[in-house]
Amino acid sequence: MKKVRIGLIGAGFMGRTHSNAYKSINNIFGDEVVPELVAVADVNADNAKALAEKYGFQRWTDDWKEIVKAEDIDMVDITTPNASHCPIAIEAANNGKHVYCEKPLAMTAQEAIHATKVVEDAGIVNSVGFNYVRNPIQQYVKELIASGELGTVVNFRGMYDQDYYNDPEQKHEWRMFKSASASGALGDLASHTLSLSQYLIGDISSVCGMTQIIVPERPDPADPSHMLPVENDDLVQFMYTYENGACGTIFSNRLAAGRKMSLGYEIQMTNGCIVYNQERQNEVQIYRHDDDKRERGFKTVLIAPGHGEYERFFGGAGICLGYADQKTIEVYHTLKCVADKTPCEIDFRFGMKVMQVIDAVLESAENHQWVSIK
Ligand code: SOE
Repeated sequence: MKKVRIGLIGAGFMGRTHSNAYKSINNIFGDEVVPELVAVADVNADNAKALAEKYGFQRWTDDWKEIVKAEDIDMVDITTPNASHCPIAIEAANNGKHVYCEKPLAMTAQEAIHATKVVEDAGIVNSVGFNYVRNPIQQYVKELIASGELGTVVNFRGMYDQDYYNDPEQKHEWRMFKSASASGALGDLASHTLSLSQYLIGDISSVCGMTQIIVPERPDPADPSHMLPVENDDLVQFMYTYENGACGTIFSNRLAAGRKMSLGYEIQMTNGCIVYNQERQNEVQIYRHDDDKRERGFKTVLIAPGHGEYERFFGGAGICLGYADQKTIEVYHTLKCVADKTPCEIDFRFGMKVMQVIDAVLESAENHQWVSIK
């Protein structure tokens, strides 16, 4: 059994989600690696204290610098808003800490490239929280594509729509300020679609996209009679080419009425097709052109033993996993890599590539032209 001592920075929704995963992994994966919850930092000391007491962290602080410097911490877990991801990760790496950072990795591709160089030069384990890749069904889809049974990939059509901000009265928040979030739906939502595209199909070589702000201002949470500007994309759509010759389109709208968690894709292949949506995350639709002509059609495959780490949870097919279970799998892999000092599959370099596509889409939308990934 190996211990990893955790310093968590950010006591909001993702800080709680990560903490739930720390409390769950040993029930599911046994005690190969055991997290020790050492400290929580949040700019709001009350939030840090509340989370520390709820999950059993030994101490709390309102200063993240205490975490990155602490002698009794092995891994820094960053769940703050986007603008502080890389500054904290670089400080942590400079102090010899392993780093686990929420998505998107950075504000810009340039910042992601720099942070990736720092963590790789420091020789620390580094991981990024693209948790939807960790659904065991995605491991099955990746293996099915690699098997060649469905031929080669021609086209990836991806999406990530939500209607969380569908109500114009929904107050303004940090995700709508460029200074705190950089892009809007592109970095917050489409980054997840890009993570699935990158994981399942490969690297993107060029993009052509557009963005739109649908609701240009929203009530100030501090004073609803005052309005604040929405500075980044509510809606983004882009077409692109892969380095392997395939192509794709991705769209994302954070005001898509009726869509709650509509992260999905249709992978069109020369001898079949794969369709998935996160709102039905325990099933995937498979079409095989080799099926008997009299019965060709999409087949619903339920999550089952043989799909990634599903059997760590259940022995029978169709006993559903949820969002929290994906995070538990992600946290297990991250801690296992820290304990064994082995590289993570979904690491800063993976997150950097997503940021390079994001910046290229923004540049393309600005200049109304195709942009190659540098
Ligand atoms: C946005 O509403 C959001 O919370 C994203 O920021 C998360 O990354 C996604 O997992 C759920 O939706």
